[in-house]
Amino acid sequence: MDAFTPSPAGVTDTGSAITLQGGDPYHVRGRLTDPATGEPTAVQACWFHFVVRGTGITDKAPFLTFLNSEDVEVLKVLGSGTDSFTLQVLTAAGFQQLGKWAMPDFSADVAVDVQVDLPKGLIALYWNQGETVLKRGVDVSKIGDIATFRIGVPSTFRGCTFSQVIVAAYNTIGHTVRIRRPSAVGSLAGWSGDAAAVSESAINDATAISTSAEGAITTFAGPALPATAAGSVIKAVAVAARVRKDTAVAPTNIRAVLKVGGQVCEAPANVPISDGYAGTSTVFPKNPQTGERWQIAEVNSEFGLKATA
Ligand SMILES: [Ca+2]
Repeated sequence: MDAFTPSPAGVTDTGSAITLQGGDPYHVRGRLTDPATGEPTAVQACWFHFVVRGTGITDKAPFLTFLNSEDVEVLKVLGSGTDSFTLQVLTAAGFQQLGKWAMPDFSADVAVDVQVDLPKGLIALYWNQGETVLKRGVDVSKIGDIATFRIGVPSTFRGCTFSQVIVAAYNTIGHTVRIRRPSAVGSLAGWSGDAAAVSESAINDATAISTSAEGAITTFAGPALPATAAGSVIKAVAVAARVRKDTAVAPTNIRAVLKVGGQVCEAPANVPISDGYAGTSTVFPKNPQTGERWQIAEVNSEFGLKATA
């Protein structure tokens, strides 16, 4: 998850982490999307993961909020006093507290995982991979579904940085996210612009790559990621880009492209694209060339975009 809608102020997005300075109403919103189509979706069951670091917390504002497809807040993690967090869920009787635990030391990374399984009435929270709250038989009648999440910070929680944000259909405990940025133009240089224009660690829309040719593909090489630890698996590869269209004349869309094993593999659907720059990502759960689970050497292939009608 790397396409966020930030509040008008208080948010810095470096491309690999988001930092919030000051509190409510400063926040970012993330929308669940279907990896196959890139379109907004809502789910009955999901795992949510992020890593957070920061200092100083003395307020009760929501830290993490889930909303349903009617944009109603249905599940919240929020501060309680100066030393605790609570997990609260919307039920027929209003918000009910499912658990309360001591606030950890945020000067080091803290991994937060939340599991929601509405058909099972199960809601769980893991703090640094330890089971903190796990409730079955929860009244989930007022939730409906999960469509959006919002990360916010209590008003005195300064310089709070969130990274490795994942929403998935599988267990996300212990996950990490690795990033490759373009370092050189690849074997398919069908667009104008160089790798430096799209390799910044912070957003810089002043430099970009572009094409007016429908069907044009451009790919990039990036630094090779090292081997994964023994026992670890690669759950997915995503191609992320900030994109816009300039006219109503085709091409007005793009698709993510990977060149794996010498074969150019297009995503099955276009990326939603509008007139102003916006973040997007396309997820490839498996190697599209082989249909098998990703191996690190395949992950280190060329990646890019295709201009489509
Ligand atoms: Ca740029």
